[in-house]
Amino acid sequence: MLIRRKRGWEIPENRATPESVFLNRREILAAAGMGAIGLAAGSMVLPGLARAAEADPSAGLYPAARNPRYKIERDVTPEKINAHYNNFYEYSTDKELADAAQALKIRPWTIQFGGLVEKEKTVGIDDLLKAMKLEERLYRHRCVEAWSMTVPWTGFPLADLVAFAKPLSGAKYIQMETFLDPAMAPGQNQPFYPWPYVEGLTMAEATNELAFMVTGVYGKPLLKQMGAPIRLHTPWKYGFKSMKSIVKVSFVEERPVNFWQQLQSSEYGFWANVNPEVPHPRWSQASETVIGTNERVPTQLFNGYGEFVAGLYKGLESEALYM
Ligand SMILES: Nc1nc2c(c(=O)[nH]1)N[C@H]1C(S)=C(S)[C@@H](COP(=O)(O)O)O[C@H]1N2
Ligand SMILES: [Mo]
Repeated sequence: MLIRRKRGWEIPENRATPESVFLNRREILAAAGMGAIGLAAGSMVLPGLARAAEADPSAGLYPAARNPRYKIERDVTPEKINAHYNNFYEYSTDKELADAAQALKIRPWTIQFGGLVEKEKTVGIDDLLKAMKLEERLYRHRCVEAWSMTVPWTGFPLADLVAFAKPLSGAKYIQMETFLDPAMAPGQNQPFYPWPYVEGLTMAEATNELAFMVTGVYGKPLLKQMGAPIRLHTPWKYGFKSMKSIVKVSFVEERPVNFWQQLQSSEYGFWANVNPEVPHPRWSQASETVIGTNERVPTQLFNGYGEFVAGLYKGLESEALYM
């Protein structure tokens, strides 16, 4: 029997009880010394009401209209599960890092545009949001660790950000960086890692319609543990390409060496396109665990997005496209 399950975020009641209410309750409890283990130290300084006033100034921009072009055949991963299963090494190497990530300070937040551009500039996140047209897209996310989720992102095409930055014709790659602030992100005190987190794409990839700058999720501003206030999502690539909490965007001639490549170039490369037939050196990529279910499903070439992106790799067959 086919039962169509109503997806969590389709239920409007969800929006009637925003998380801030829940968070405030926890903070009030914390301030009263009643537990809330693991809450970031900074969040206890302000009483609940002051923190509510500090609520994300972009909240009014959400939810944005969904773009129906990007179809999925899976259920959206429930927010409660997604919000507690994250990779964000700046905060922890554990998946449960939501509390730790609340130490991320997302205002003021600026993004610096540089390298091969007409004119270097630094732009505040709220000014950038004003300049962009937001839409919702349902995208599948496939981590190199062989798990996946389906996420209702809100944001704008990376192509629009490229147009905004006005790169010069000599630019071959876009390079992005996450913040560097060990006082705000304890993971950055681990000297073993090549901080800050860096990623890059070719200009053709960056201007492909799928490459998406994410500023919201589940019809609200992006959660801190998911890389607020702005992160990338490239759904045809392994998740590590989809870098979080971006502060710098540069246009360069040389191919960027990303964080994971710097750490272990025998296992992680520049292209990182999803391919079930090319195993990771230590595990198979043939299938993936769908987080929030007991299912294990076959992985698809380009994570199922071949119709959009396969053409990007014509003539590049000699490259390590799938690691
Ligand atoms: N700055 C930064 N970006 C990052 C990571 C990280 O550790 N730091 N992890 C990456 C990996 S491996 C994955 S799978 C995704 C996870 O995104 P999610 O937590 O929203 O699912 O973020 C990517 N972006
Ligand atoms: Mo990942």
